[in-house]
Amino acid sequence: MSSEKLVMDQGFAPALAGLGLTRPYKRQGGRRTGLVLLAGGCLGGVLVCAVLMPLVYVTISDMQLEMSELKNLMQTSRTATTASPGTEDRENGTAAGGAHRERRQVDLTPEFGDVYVRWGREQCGENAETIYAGVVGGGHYSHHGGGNDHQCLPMEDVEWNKPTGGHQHNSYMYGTEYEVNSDGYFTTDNMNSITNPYNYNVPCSVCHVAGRSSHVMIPARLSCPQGWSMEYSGYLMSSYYSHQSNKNFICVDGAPNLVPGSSTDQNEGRLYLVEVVCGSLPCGPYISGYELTCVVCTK
Ligand SMILES: [Ca+2]
Ligand SMILES: [Ca+2]
Repeated sequence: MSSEKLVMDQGFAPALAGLGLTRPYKRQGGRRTGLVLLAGGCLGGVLVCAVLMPLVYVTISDMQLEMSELKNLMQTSRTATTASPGTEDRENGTAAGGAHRERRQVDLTPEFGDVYVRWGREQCGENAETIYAGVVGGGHYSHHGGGNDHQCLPMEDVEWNKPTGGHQHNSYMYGTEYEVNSDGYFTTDNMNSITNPYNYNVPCSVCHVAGRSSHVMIPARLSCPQGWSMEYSGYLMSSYYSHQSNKNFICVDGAPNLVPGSSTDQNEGRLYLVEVVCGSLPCGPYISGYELTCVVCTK
């Protein structure tokens, strides 16, 4: 120890100290000293890289992520400011500008609804607007031709356009009667103390329901599926099976009105309850002879 002179190399001491190599080393000649310095330098470099590289990698990754998000944000903003007017142009057929914004405001608050006919009632329910009230019309029961559906003909504000008296055109519209041969089916609440609607003419109303977009008439049901609102229920009715005229099935309100003073047996358009005949129609749940019910639902 005494023969060897321990010296600190002032030039490399700080670097070695920074790497934790604070132990003095012997000056044993240029060759040995060079190897020590070289080994220390390499080891120091590896340690520095091992410590710094993960930090550098994390920093670069964060920067890349932020750049990517910024790029996406700019692209989204550019799309929003350019695509919307183009879409609106196609939908509205208008040029970009102030009028555009007015149309767009209207489109954002649409008023929508649905329409159905309430057969057998002269007014719609409390949740619907009565567009008009009328009477049921259709072709004559004994005619082969003519229309095959039922119409709700308004009783007020009937308008004509160049009419000619007399019959020249050979297509006809008749009024329609209830042809119910026994009482007890319909609720009599709205029939003014009459127990059977037989031979009375059939009223109708055309109803608008706001905020709904669909309606459906379901035969053989008196209630609506979950999520649907019932407008009314009743009995399915149509024309007599062997009459020349065959009409569509309609759902007549189960608590119907009768056209006042219309009990005369005219026998022009005629509505009958519809009974099940099972066979091809499954005999369970459908039972031969039962009168079919119906319900009208909206959503
Ligand atoms: Ca009749
Ligand atoms: Ca029956």
